[in-house]
Amino acid sequence: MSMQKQVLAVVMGGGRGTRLYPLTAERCKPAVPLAGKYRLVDIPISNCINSEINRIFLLTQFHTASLHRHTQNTYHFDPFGGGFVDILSAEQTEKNANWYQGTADAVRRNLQHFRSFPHDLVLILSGDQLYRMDFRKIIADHIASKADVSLAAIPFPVSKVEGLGLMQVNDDLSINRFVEKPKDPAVIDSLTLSPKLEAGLHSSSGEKHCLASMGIYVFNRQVLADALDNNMTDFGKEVIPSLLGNKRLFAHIFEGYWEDIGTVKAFFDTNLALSDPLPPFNFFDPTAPIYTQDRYLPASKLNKCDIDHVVIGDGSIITDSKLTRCVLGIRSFVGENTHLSNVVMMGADYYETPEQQADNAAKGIFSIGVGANCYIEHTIIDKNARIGDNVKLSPKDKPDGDYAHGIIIRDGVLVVPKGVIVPSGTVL
Ligand code: ADQ
Ligand code: ADP
Repeated sequence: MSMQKQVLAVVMGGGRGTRLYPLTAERCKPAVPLAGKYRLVDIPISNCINSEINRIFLLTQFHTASLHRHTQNTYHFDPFGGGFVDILSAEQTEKNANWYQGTADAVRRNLQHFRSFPHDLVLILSGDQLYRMDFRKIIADHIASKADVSLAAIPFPVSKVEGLGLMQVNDDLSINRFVEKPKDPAVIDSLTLSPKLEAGLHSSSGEKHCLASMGIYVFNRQVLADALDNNMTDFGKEVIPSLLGNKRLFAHIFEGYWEDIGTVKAFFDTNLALSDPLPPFNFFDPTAPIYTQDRYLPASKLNKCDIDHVVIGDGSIITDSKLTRCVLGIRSFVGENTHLSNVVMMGADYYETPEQQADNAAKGIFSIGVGANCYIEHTIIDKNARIGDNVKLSPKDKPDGDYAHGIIIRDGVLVVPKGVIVPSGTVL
Protein backbone atom coordinates (compact mmCIF):
# COMPACT_ATOMS: atom_id res chain seq x y z
CA MET A 1 0.00 0.00 0.00
CA SER A 2 1.30 3.47 -0.74
CA MET A 3 2.55 5.71 2.05
CA GLN A 4 -0.33 8.06 1.35
CA LYS A 5 -3.01 5.46 2.09
CA GLN A 6 -1.23 3.93 5.05
CA VAL A 7 -0.33 6.86 7.27
CA LEU A 8 -2.28 9.69 8.90
CA ALA A 9 -0.18 12.45 10.43
CA VAL A 10 -1.28 14.30 13.54
CA VAL A 11 0.55 17.51 14.48
CA MET A 12 0.21 18.51 18.13
CA GLY A 13 -0.48 22.21 17.80
CA GLY A 14 0.09 23.12 21.40
CA GLY A 15 -1.63 23.79 24.65
CA ARG A 16 -1.67 27.36 25.89
CA GLY A 17 1.88 28.00 24.66
CA THR A 18 2.65 29.78 27.94
CA ARG A 19 6.41 29.30 27.60
CA LEU A 20 6.32 31.25 24.34
CA TYR A 21 4.19 34.08 25.75
CA PRO A 22 3.89 36.93 24.63
CA LEU A 23 4.49 35.55 21.11
CA THR A 24 1.42 33.37 21.70
CA ALA A 25 -0.73 36.13 23.21
CA GLU A 26 -2.84 36.47 20.07
CA ARG A 27 -2.00 33.36 18.09
CA CYS A 28 -1.54 29.67 18.77
CA LYS A 29 1.91 28.16 18.82
CA PRO A 30 1.92 26.64 15.30
CA ALA A 31 1.11 30.08 13.85
CA VAL A 32 4.15 31.79 15.41
CA PRO A 33 6.32 33.26 12.61
CA LEU A 34 9.72 31.63 12.07
CA ALA A 35 12.87 32.43 10.10
CA GLY A 36 11.62 35.59 8.39
CA LYS A 37 8.82 34.11 6.29
CA TYR A 38 7.56 30.81 7.68
CA ARG A 39 5.39 29.74 10.60
CA LEU A 40 6.29 26.97 13.06
CA VAL A 41 3.67 24.64 11.58
CA ASP A 42 5.33 24.77 8.16
CA ILE A 43 8.12 22.54 9.49
CA PRO A 44 6.13 19.39 10.39
CA ILE A 45 3.78 19.87 7.43
CA SER A 46 6.66 20.25 4.96
CA ASN A 47 8.39 17.21 6.43
CA CYS A 48 5.17 15.25 5.89
CA ILE A 49 4.73 16.43 2.31
CA ASN A 50 8.39 15.68 1.52
CA SER A 51 7.82 12.19 2.96
CA GLU A 52 4.76 11.61 0.73
CA ILE A 53 2.35 11.90 3.65
CA ASN A 54 -0.40 14.29 2.64
CA ARG A 55 -3.24 13.65 5.10
CA ILE A 56 -2.47 15.84 8.06
CA PHE A 57 -4.50 16.78 11.11
CA LEU A 58 -3.48 19.73 13.25
CA LEU A 59 -4.75 19.62 16.82
CA THR A 60 -4.94 22.97 18.51
CA GLN A 61 -7.18 24.96 20.77
CA PHE A 62 -6.30 28.58 21.44
CA HIS A 63 -6.42 31.58 19.08
CA THR A 64 -6.68 29.54 15.91
CA ALA A 65 -7.80 32.30 13.50
CA SER A 66 -4.37 33.11 12.06
CA LEU A 67 -3.53 29.39 11.80
CA HIS A 68 -6.70 28.83 9.77
CA ARG A 69 -5.80 31.72 7.48
CA HIS A 70 -2.27 30.45 7.00
CA THR A 71 -3.13 26.82 6.25
CA GLN A 72 -5.99 27.78 3.95
CA ASN A 73 -3.76 30.16 2.02
CA THR A 74 -0.82 27.75 1.85
CA TYR A 75 -1.70 24.07 1.60
CA HIS A 76 -3.71 23.36 -1.52
CA PHE A 77 -3.65 19.75 -2.59
CA ASP A 78 -4.51 18.20 -5.90
CA PRO A 79 -8.17 17.18 -5.46
CA PHE A 80 -7.48 13.72 -6.91
CA GLY A 81 -4.66 12.93 -4.47
CA GLY A 82 -6.84 13.02 -1.34
CA GLY A 83 -4.45 15.30 0.58
CA PHE A 84 -5.51 17.81 3.23
CA VAL A 85 -4.41 19.76 6.28
CA ASP A 86 -7.36 19.79 8.69
CA ILE A 87 -7.36 21.88 11.83
CA LEU A 88 -9.17 20.14 14.67
CA SER A 89 -9.83 22.57 17.49
CA ALA A 90 -11.07 21.37 20.85
CA GLU A 91 -14.81 21.20 20.54
CA GLN A 92 -17.42 20.78 23.22
CA THR A 93 -19.41 17.59 22.80
CA GLU A 94 -22.18 15.99 24.81
CA LYS A 95 -19.53 13.87 26.51
CA ASN A 96 -16.91 16.53 27.01
CA ALA A 97 -17.16 20.21 27.79
CA ASN A 98 -13.44 20.75 28.44
CA TRP A 99 -10.57 21.79 26.27
CA TYR A 100 -7.85 19.21 25.57
CA GLN A 101 -6.27 18.16 28.84
CA GLY A 102 -2.95 17.13 27.27
CA THR A 103 -1.48 15.50 24.19
CA ALA A 104 -3.08 12.08 24.72
CA ASP A 105 -6.46 13.63 25.50
CA ALA A 106 -6.23 15.75 22.34
CA VAL A 107 -5.58 12.66 20.19
CA ARG A 108 -8.21 10.56 21.98
CA ARG A 109 -10.90 13.13 21.39
CA ASN A 110 -10.15 13.19 17.68
CA LEU A 111 -9.90 9.45 17.03
CA GLN A 112 -13.47 9.64 15.73
CA HIS A 113 -12.33 12.02 12.97
CA PHE A 114 -9.38 9.81 12.00
CA ARG A 115 -11.60 6.72 11.65
CA SER A 116 -13.26 8.11 8.54
CA PHE A 117 -9.97 7.86 6.64
CA PRO A 118 -8.33 4.55 5.65
CA HIS A 119 -5.03 4.09 7.51
CA ASP A 120 -2.87 1.55 9.32
CA LEU A 121 -0.47 3.90 11.06
CA VAL A 122 -0.72 7.22 12.88
CA LEU A 123 2.35 9.47 12.92
CA ILE A 124 2.22 11.88 15.88
CA LEU A 125 4.36 15.02 15.60
CA SER A 126 5.08 18.09 17.72
CA GLY A 127 4.27 21.48 16.31
CA ASP A 128 7.18 23.40 17.80
CA GLN A 129 10.39 21.84 16.53
CA LEU A 130 12.88 22.74 13.82
CA TYR A 131 14.28 19.69 12.02
CA ARG A 132 14.23 17.98 8.67
CA MET A 133 13.28 14.34 8.73
CA ASP A 134 12.22 11.84 6.10
CA PHE A 135 9.42 10.03 7.91
CA ARG A 136 9.57 7.22 5.36
CA LYS A 137 12.61 5.91 7.23
CA ILE A 138 10.98 5.65 10.66
CA ILE A 139 7.92 4.07 9.03
CA ALA A 140 10.04 1.53 7.14
CA ASP A 141 11.89 0.67 10.39
CA HIS A 142 8.58 0.45 12.25
CA ILE A 143 7.23 -2.06 9.75
CA ALA A 144 10.49 -4.04 9.51
CA SER A 145 10.78 -4.46 13.28
CA LYS A 146 7.08 -5.34 13.60
CA ALA A 147 6.80 -2.65 16.23
CA ASP A 148 3.54 -1.57 17.82
CA VAL A 149 4.95 1.86 18.57
CA SER A 150 8.14 3.54 17.33
CA LEU A 151 9.71 6.59 18.94
CA ALA A 152 12.07 8.92 17.11
CA ALA A 153 15.13 9.16 19.33
CA ILE A 154 18.04 11.55 19.18
CA PRO A 155 21.36 10.92 20.93
CA PHE A 156 21.97 13.92 23.21
CA PRO A 157 25.01 14.53 25.43
CA VAL A 158 24.02 14.00 29.08
CA SER A 159 24.55 17.70 29.86
CA LYS A 160 21.74 18.64 27.44
CA VAL A 161 18.96 16.16 28.22
CA GLU A 162 17.08 18.29 30.73
CA GLY A 163 13.35 18.42 29.99
CA LEU A 164 13.38 15.46 27.61
CA GLY A 165 12.01 11.93 27.85
CA LEU A 166 14.86 9.40 27.89
CA MET A 167 14.83 5.79 26.82
CA GLN A 168 17.06 2.79 27.17
CA VAL A 169 17.25 0.31 24.33
CA ASN A 170 18.52 -3.18 23.63
CA ASP A 171 20.94 -3.76 20.77
CA ASP A 172 18.01 -4.39 18.38
CA LEU A 173 16.68 -0.92 19.41
CA SER A 174 13.69 -2.35 21.25
CA ILE A 175 12.96 -0.05 24.20
CA ASN A 176 13.22 -1.55 27.68
CA ARG A 177 12.97 1.60 29.80
CA PHE A 178 11.49 5.07 29.40
CA VAL A 179 11.68 7.91 31.92
CA GLU A 180 9.88 11.19 31.18
CA LYS A 181 12.08 14.21 31.91
CA PRO A 182 14.27 12.75 34.67
CA LYS A 183 16.03 15.27 36.93
CA ASP A 184 18.08 12.99 39.15
CA PRO A 185 21.65 12.77 37.74
CA ALA A 186 21.90 9.16 38.93
CA VAL A 187 18.80 8.23 36.90
CA ILE A 188 20.13 10.10 33.86
CA ASP A 189 23.47 8.34 34.21
CA SER A 190 21.72 4.97 34.38
CA LEU A 191 20.08 5.77 31.02
CA THR A 192 23.26 6.43 29.02
CA LEU A 193 23.90 4.46 25.83
CA SER A 194 25.62 1.09 25.90
CA PRO A 195 29.26 1.23 24.70
CA LYS A 196 28.23 -0.65 21.55
CA LEU A 197 25.54 1.89 20.62
CA GLU A 198 27.77 4.80 21.68
CA ALA A 199 30.49 3.53 19.33
CA GLY A 200 28.00 3.48 16.45
CA LEU A 201 27.12 7.19 16.70
CA HIS A 202 28.20 9.54 13.92
CA SER A 203 28.97 12.42 16.26
CA SER A 204 30.99 12.00 19.37
CA SER A 205 31.43 14.92 21.74
CA GLY A 206 33.57 13.13 24.29
CA GLU A 207 30.54 13.12 26.57
CA LYS A 208 28.27 10.13 27.15
CA HIS A 209 24.92 10.24 25.32
CA CYS A 210 21.35 9.36 26.21
CA LEU A 211 18.61 8.59 23.71
CA ALA A 212 16.07 11.40 24.01
CA SER A 213 12.51 11.16 22.76
CA MET A 214 11.77 13.73 20.06
CA GLY A 215 8.05 13.52 20.85
CA ILE A 216 7.57 11.89 17.42
CA TYR A 217 5.68 8.60 17.51
CA VAL A 218 4.45 6.03 15.00
CA PHE A 219 1.51 4.01 16.33
CA ASN A 220 -0.25 1.04 14.82
CA ARG A 221 -3.84 2.15 14.46
CA GLN A 222 -5.42 -0.32 16.90
CA VAL A 223 -2.58 -0.01 19.41
CA LEU A 224 -3.24 3.73 19.56
CA ALA A 225 -6.98 3.27 20.06
CA ASP A 226 -6.38 0.70 22.84
CA ALA A 227 -3.64 2.79 24.48
CA LEU A 228 -6.01 5.74 24.75
CA ASP A 229 -9.01 3.77 26.01
CA ASN A 230 -8.59 5.22 29.51
CA ASN A 231 -8.20 8.62 31.17
CA MET A 232 -4.50 9.22 30.54
CA THR A 233 -3.77 12.77 29.44
CA ASP A 234 -0.15 12.74 28.29
CA PHE A 235 1.97 10.60 25.93
CA GLY A 236 5.37 11.12 27.54
CA LYS A 237 4.23 10.99 31.15
CA GLU A 238 1.67 8.22 30.95
CA VAL A 239 0.88 6.50 27.65
CA ILE A 240 4.41 5.48 26.60
CA PRO A 241 5.40 4.21 30.08
CA SER A 242 2.12 2.26 30.30
CA LEU A 243 2.90 0.39 27.07
CA LEU A 244 6.39 -0.70 28.11
CA GLY A 245 6.46 -4.42 28.73
CA ASN A 246 3.05 -4.88 27.07
CA LYS A 247 3.72 -3.78 23.52
CA ARG A 248 6.65 -3.79 21.11
CA LEU A 249 8.26 -0.36 21.46
CA PHE A 250 11.22 0.50 19.22
CA ALA A 251 13.53 3.48 18.89
CA HIS A 252 14.35 4.99 15.50
CA ILE A 253 17.65 6.83 15.86
CA PHE A 254 17.86 10.25 14.20
CA GLU A 255 21.20 12.01 14.15
CA GLY A 256 20.42 15.27 12.32
CA TYR A 257 19.74 18.78 13.62
CA TRP A 258 16.70 18.99 15.88
CA GLU A 259 15.67 21.88 18.08
CA ASP A 260 12.63 22.19 20.30
CA ILE A 261 11.46 25.82 20.05
CA GLY A 262 8.94 25.85 22.87
CA THR A 263 10.45 28.73 24.89
CA VAL A 264 11.19 32.39 24.12
CA LYS A 265 14.92 31.76 24.52
CA ALA A 266 14.93 28.70 22.26
CA PHE A 267 12.85 30.63 19.71
CA PHE A 268 15.28 33.57 19.79
CA ASP A 269 18.46 31.47 19.61
CA THR A 270 17.11 29.17 16.90
CA ASN A 271 16.09 32.09 14.69
CA LEU A 272 19.37 33.94 15.11
CA ALA A 273 21.36 30.78 14.40
CA LEU A 274 19.92 31.01 10.88
CA SER A 275 22.06 34.10 10.32
CA ASP A 276 25.27 32.10 10.92
CA PRO A 277 27.54 31.67 7.87
CA LEU A 278 26.59 27.99 7.73
CA PRO A 279 23.34 27.65 9.70
CA PRO A 280 22.60 24.38 11.48
CA PHE A 281 19.28 24.15 9.65
CA ASN A 282 19.37 24.52 5.88
CA PHE A 283 16.36 26.33 4.43
CA PHE A 284 18.18 26.23 1.08
CA ASP A 285 18.02 22.44 0.69
CA PRO A 286 16.43 21.85 -2.72
CA THR A 287 15.73 18.18 -2.02
CA ALA A 288 13.31 18.82 0.85
CA PRO A 289 11.95 22.37 0.72
CA ILE A 290 10.06 24.04 3.55
CA TYR A 291 6.76 25.36 2.20
CA THR A 292 4.89 28.46 3.26
CA GLN A 293 2.39 31.00 2.07
CA ASP A 294 3.19 32.55 -1.29
CA ARG A 295 2.56 36.25 -0.79
CA TYR A 296 3.73 37.84 -4.04
CA LEU A 297 5.67 40.53 -2.21
CA PRO A 298 8.25 42.73 -3.92
CA ALA A 299 11.94 41.96 -3.42
CA SER A 300 13.47 43.76 -0.44
CA LYS A 301 15.20 47.11 -0.83
CA LEU A 302 18.31 48.10 1.12
CA ASN A 303 19.48 51.71 0.91
CA LYS A 304 23.11 52.20 1.94
CA CYS A 305 23.20 49.74 4.82
CA ASP A 306 25.87 48.04 6.84
CA ILE A 307 24.73 44.41 6.90
CA ASP A 308 26.54 41.68 8.80
CA HIS A 309 24.97 38.19 8.94
CA VAL A 310 21.34 39.00 8.34
CA VAL A 311 18.31 37.16 6.96
CA ILE A 312 15.73 39.52 5.41
CA GLY A 313 12.18 38.60 4.43
CA ASP A 314 10.48 39.80 1.25
CA GLY A 315 8.95 43.23 0.88
CA SER A 316 11.26 44.98 3.38
CA ILE A 317 12.80 48.45 3.17
CA ILE A 318 15.91 49.23 5.23
CA THR A 319 17.50 52.66 4.95
CA ASP A 320 20.93 53.90 6.13
CA SER A 321 21.01 51.38 8.96
CA LYS A 322 23.38 48.94 10.54
CA LEU A 323 22.18 45.39 11.08
CA THR A 324 24.35 42.94 12.98
CA ARG A 325 23.17 39.31 13.31
CA CYS A 326 19.46 39.76 12.69
CA VAL A 327 16.50 37.92 11.23
CA LEU A 328 13.95 40.32 9.70
CA GLY A 329 10.52 39.14 8.60
CA ILE A 330 8.34 40.15 5.69
CA ARG A 331 7.48 43.85 5.19
CA SER A 332 10.08 45.03 7.74
CA PHE A 333 10.82 48.76 7.80
CA VAL A 334 13.92 50.19 9.49
CA GLY A 335 14.64 53.94 9.49
CA GLU A 336 17.86 55.95 9.13
CA ASN A 337 20.86 55.70 11.38
CA THR A 338 19.39 52.84 13.38
CA HIS A 339 21.44 49.90 14.66
CA LEU A 340 19.85 46.50 15.30
CA SER A 341 22.08 43.91 16.92
CA ASN A 342 20.90 40.35 17.64
CA VAL A 343 17.32 41.18 16.74
CA VAL A 344 14.52 38.94 15.50
CA MET A 345 12.00 41.26 13.86
CA MET A 346 8.87 39.57 12.53
CA GLY A 347 7.82 42.36 10.17
CA ALA A 348 4.27 43.36 9.32
CA ASP A 349 1.00 41.86 8.14
CA TYR A 350 0.25 44.71 5.77
CA TYR A 351 1.58 47.95 4.28
CA GLU A 352 0.11 51.25 5.30
CA THR A 353 -0.81 53.66 2.51
CA PRO A 354 0.80 57.13 2.55
CA GLU A 355 -2.63 58.50 3.53
CA GLN A 356 -2.86 56.13 6.50
CA GLN A 357 0.67 57.05 7.54
CA ALA A 358 -0.12 60.78 7.35
CA ASP A 359 -3.35 60.20 9.24
CA ASN A 360 -1.51 58.25 11.93
CA ALA A 361 1.28 60.82 12.13
CA ALA A 362 -1.31 63.55 12.78
CA LYS A 363 -2.50 61.46 15.75
CA GLY A 364 1.06 60.90 16.96
CA ILE A 365 1.14 57.24 15.85
CA PHE A 366 4.34 56.10 14.10
CA SER A 367 4.43 53.90 11.06
CA ILE A 368 4.89 50.16 11.49
CA GLY A 369 8.56 49.24 11.89
CA VAL A 370 11.55 50.84 13.59
CA GLY A 371 12.16 54.60 13.34
CA ALA A 372 15.38 56.62 13.01
CA ASN A 373 18.39 56.83 15.37
CA CYS A 374 17.44 53.73 17.38
CA TYR A 375 19.69 51.17 19.04
CA ILE A 376 18.02 47.82 19.73
CA GLU A 377 19.80 44.70 20.91
CA HIS A 378 18.94 41.17 22.03
CA THR A 379 15.27 41.73 21.17
CA ILE A 380 12.31 40.09 19.46
CA ILE A 381 10.04 42.62 17.73
CA ASP A 382 6.69 40.96 17.01
CA LYS A 383 4.59 41.90 13.97
CA ASN A 384 3.06 45.31 13.38
CA ALA A 385 4.99 46.92 16.26
CA ARG A 386 5.56 50.67 15.89
CA ILE A 387 8.84 51.86 17.34
CA GLY A 388 9.44 55.64 17.20
CA ASP A 389 12.72 57.57 16.78
CA ASN A 390 15.64 57.71 19.24
CA VAL A 391 14.57 54.52 21.01
CA LYS A 392 17.09 52.40 22.91
CA LEU A 393 16.08 48.88 23.92
CA SER A 394 18.22 46.27 25.64
CA PRO A 395 17.49 43.55 28.22
CA LYS A 396 21.02 43.87 29.60
CA ASP A 397 21.18 43.89 33.42
CA LYS A 398 17.39 43.86 33.69
CA PRO A 399 15.35 41.09 35.30
CA ASP A 400 12.57 39.22 33.49
CA GLY A 401 9.23 40.96 33.87
CA ASP A 402 6.81 43.53 32.47
CA TYR A 403 8.10 46.95 31.45
CA ALA A 404 6.62 50.19 30.07
CA HIS A 405 4.55 50.30 26.85
CA GLY A 406 3.77 46.56 26.97
CA ILE A 407 7.41 45.52 26.61
CA ILE A 408 8.32 42.23 28.29
CA ILE A 409 11.66 40.65 29.18
CA ARG A 410 11.48 36.87 29.15
CA ASP A 411 14.36 34.38 29.42
CA GLY A 412 16.68 37.40 29.24
CA VAL A 413 15.30 38.43 25.82
CA LEU A 414 13.45 41.73 25.39
CA VAL A 415 10.15 41.28 23.53
CA VAL A 416 8.11 44.05 21.88
CA PRO A 417 4.73 42.29 21.50
CA LYS A 418 2.55 42.39 18.40
CA GLY A 419 1.15 45.81 17.54
CA VAL A 420 2.77 47.57 20.50
CA ILE A 421 3.63 51.29 20.15
CA VAL A 422 6.98 52.32 21.65
CA PRO A 423 7.11 56.15 21.83
CA SER A 424 10.06 58.13 20.47
CA GLY A 425 12.80 58.65 23.02
CA THR A 426 12.02 55.50 25.03
CA VAL A 427 15.14 54.16 26.71
CA LEU A 428 15.01 50.74 28.34
P1 ADQ B 1 6.96 18.11 25.82
O1 ADQ B 1 7.26 18.82 24.56
O2 ADQ B 1 7.22 18.82 27.10
O3 ADQ B 1 7.67 16.68 25.85
P2 ADQ B 1 4.12 18.13 25.68
O4 ADQ B 1 3.87 19.30 26.53
O5 ADQ B 1 3.26 16.94 25.86
O6 ADQ B 1 5.51 17.55 25.85
O7 ADQ B 1 4.05 18.64 24.17
C1 ADQ B 1 4.24 17.86 23.02
C2 ADQ B 1 3.66 18.62 21.84
O8 ADQ B 1 2.26 18.65 21.95
C3 ADQ B 1 4.09 20.08 21.75
O9 ADQ B 1 4.21 20.43 20.39
C4 ADQ B 1 2.95 20.81 22.39
O10 ADQ B 1 2.83 22.11 21.90
C5 ADQ B 1 1.77 19.96 21.99
N1 ADQ B 1 0.67 19.99 22.96
C6 ADQ B 1 0.76 20.00 24.30
N2 ADQ B 1 -0.47 20.00 24.87
C7 ADQ B 1 -1.35 19.99 23.85
C8 ADQ B 1 -2.79 20.00 23.77
N3 ADQ B 1 -3.52 20.00 24.87
N4 ADQ B 1 -3.36 20.01 22.55
C9 ADQ B 1 -2.61 20.00 21.43
N5 ADQ B 1 -1.26 19.99 21.44
C10 ADQ B 1 -0.63 19.97 22.61
C11 ADQ B 1 7.47 15.75 24.77
C12 ADQ B 1 7.67 14.32 25.27
C13 ADQ B 1 9.12 14.13 25.73
C14 ADQ B 1 10.03 14.50 24.57
C15 ADQ B 1 9.75 15.94 24.15
C16 ADQ B 1 10.57 16.34 22.93
O11 ADQ B 1 6.75 14.05 26.32
O12 ADQ B 1 9.32 12.78 26.11
O13 ADQ B 1 11.39 14.37 24.97
O14 ADQ B 1 8.37 16.05 23.76
O15 ADQ B 1 10.31 17.69 22.64
P1 ADP C 1 -0.24 36.58 13.15
O1 ADP C 1 -0.66 35.17 13.30
O2 ADP C 1 1.19 36.70 12.76
O3 ADP C 1 -0.52 37.39 14.39
P2 ADP C 1 -2.54 36.99 11.48
O4 ADP C 1 -2.51 35.99 10.39
O5 ADP C 1 -3.46 36.79 12.63
O6 ADP C 1 -1.04 37.25 11.97
O7 ADP C 1 -2.90 38.40 10.89
C1 ADP C 1 -2.46 38.78 9.67
C2 ADP C 1 -3.63 39.13 8.84
O8 ADP C 1 -3.90 40.52 8.94
C3 ADP C 1 -3.32 38.83 7.44
O9 ADP C 1 -4.33 38.02 6.93
C4 ADP C 1 -3.31 40.20 6.81
O10 ADP C 1 -3.73 40.10 5.49
C5 ADP C 1 -4.30 40.93 7.67
N1 ADP C 1 -4.38 42.39 7.42
C6 ADP C 1 -4.41 42.93 6.21
N2 ADP C 1 -4.55 44.26 6.25
C7 ADP C 1 -4.63 44.59 7.53
C8 ADP C 1 -4.79 45.84 8.20
N3 ADP C 1 -4.91 46.98 7.55
N4 ADP C 1 -4.81 45.79 9.53
C9 ADP C 1 -4.69 44.64 10.19
N5 ADP C 1 -4.54 43.45 9.58
C10 ADP C 1 -4.52 43.41 8.27
